[in-house]
This record gives sequence, C-alpha cells and structure tokens, in this order.
Amino acid sequence: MHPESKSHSRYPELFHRHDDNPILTARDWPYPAHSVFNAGACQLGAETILLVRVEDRRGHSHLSVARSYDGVSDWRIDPQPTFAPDPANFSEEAWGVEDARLTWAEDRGQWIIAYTAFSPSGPLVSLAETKDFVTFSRLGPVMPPEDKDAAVFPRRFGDRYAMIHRPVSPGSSGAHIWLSLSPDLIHWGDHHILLHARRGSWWDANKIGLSPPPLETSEGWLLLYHGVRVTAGGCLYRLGLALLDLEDPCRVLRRSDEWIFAPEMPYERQGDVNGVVFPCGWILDSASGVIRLYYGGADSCVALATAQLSDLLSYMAACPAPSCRQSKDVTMSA
Ligand code: M1P
Repeated sequence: MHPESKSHSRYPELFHRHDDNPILTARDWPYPAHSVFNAGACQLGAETILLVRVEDRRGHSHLSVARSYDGVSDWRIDPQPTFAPDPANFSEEAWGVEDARLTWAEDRGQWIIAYTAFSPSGPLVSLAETKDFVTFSRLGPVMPPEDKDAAVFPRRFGDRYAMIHRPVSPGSSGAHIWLSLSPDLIHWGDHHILLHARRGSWWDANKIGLSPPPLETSEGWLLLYHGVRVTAGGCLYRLGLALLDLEDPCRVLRRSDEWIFAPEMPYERQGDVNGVVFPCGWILDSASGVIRLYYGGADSCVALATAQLSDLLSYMAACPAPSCRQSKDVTMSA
C-alpha cells in the first residue's frame, strides 16, 4: 500500500480509497483528452458504466462511456466522445457538457441523465434519457442559469418527479441545495430550499451542491453533498451527508456537522484544481451492502472509494436533526 494512502487522522473513516487509485486518467483515453473526472455511474447488467467528463484542450467538456466488469479495472472506453455537445440543436451546450448524474427511472424504463450544459449565459441543468448508453434523447434545458449539481429521484412522489439542484442567483448570499417538482420532467416548479450552505467558519459555508444522486435506504434518502471552503490557499471541496424523509424528501431528517471525506491523497490535492473530491456517482450492491463511490480527484482523474451502507446509516443516526424545518411544508402529491 502506498504510504500516503492511509488517512493521517484519528477520525473514523467511512469511505476507504481503493489501492489502485486513480482508476482512470487521461492517459487511459483512446483519443486525445486533457483530463477525465466527475463521472456518473451505474450498474447495467454485469457491467459498471461510468459516464466520464472529458475535458479537451479548448477547455470544453463532453461525456464518454467507460465499461468494466469489476468496476475497478480493464475499462473499455468508447473510441470517440459518446455524448458530445450539440450546440447546433441545443445552443446552451456551446461551451460543453459536464458532470452527469444517472438515475434509473423504473416508470420510464430509462436512465435519466442530469448534466450541466455550459452556455454563454452560464451553466444550467439539462436532462437526457438513454436505455443503453449508446443512443440518447435530450429533454433539453430544464433550469435557467446559473444552476448545476442536479439529479432526479428514481421514483415519483404522488404523480410528480423530484429533482435536486443548485441554483445561484447574482447577488445572492450563498449557493444552496434546492428541490423542485415536475409532472413531466420538463416543467419544474414548487421550488424549495432543501439544505442551506452554512456560514462563517463551517466546512460547508457559503456554497454546497449535491454530489451523486439521492440513494434510497431503509432510513430515508441518503444524500452526499460537497461543501466548498474558501481558504487563502484556494478552495477545498469536502463531502458531508444528509438524510431525507422517504415519502416527503423536502423533510431533512439528519445532517452531518462534520465532513466525512476530504482531499488527502496526492491525486486529490494536486491537479487542474487542487483540493477537490467531487463524486457524481455511487453504486450500491444490495447483496453485500457495499457502496462504490466514483469521484473526480482535483478535476484531473477518476478515483474510487468504498463504504458499507450500514456504517453510513449508523453514522447518520448519530447526526443531529436540523433544529427547525428548513423548507415549507408541502404535499408531495399533486
Ligand atoms: O473545480 C471544482 C468543481 O467546480 C464546480 O463545482 P461547483 O460549481 O459545485 O462548485 C464544477 O465545475 C465541478 O465540475 C468542478 O469539479
């Protein structure tokens, strides 16, 4: 084991980094790529699918599929961009597509891809669907700029879909996590603030965003989110947990006070953007209870860490409930 691959802290570690990290870099790519990071993830039959953000030397990103049977090695990467920006038909993709989050929607029999379309007016949330990660159909932009870090819940509440996202309005005092509802995935409303960025010296002060899509568990919807601390040495992207009510996901049941994962390894501390861990996908193996978390390291590579779901839920059970409800009461049916 690499001498730096063990945490130096005495805090209990919930997620354990894979010894082979980083599991994917631009050197693995079958065509010219500057950096690969922030991959969405899912299990499709026997294969793990990563929808990887690939940045080129213009600075624009596209998404490409990497497939592996063990989710760690022997990745087969599409020989050309799988999901490239299409600015001729979707002008909001003029500066690229980034950071896909994948959700299996049973009622549609499709994977819903929530991604950031980088428009000249700012980043915004777009949706697309696929059955196979070979052909895709775009639903188009669903939130105006600036908005990103979005994922759709895998099931409807009443007859409405729910989506988490992170809007930022000019002059606003912070970037918070919101939840919105839609009858059709196209028209979104009933917007609620779900989690506020904290303030002052907190690790998640001023700017937070959803990391992978919400995970349904026996105790509630498990959220992993990133908090951004601005320091004299640059930004630090660290991860914390929250738990939402299963039937009313606007209700926050628990939120961790402490971060649970942070940049420590060289591939997380040094890269195009130093000090970043940024997961966009996690996969639960329900037989073993193991979660595989795929995350970008320093906006330069793809890395893997694993945790036991039961450990995360035990940890959450000891986290505080928010002192007051952060969002207005809503009826989750239409
Ligand atoms: O550079 C770190 C991350 O910055 C942005 O994330 P956010 O807007 O949530 O702070 C994104 O561009 C993300 O892709 C990037 O990893």
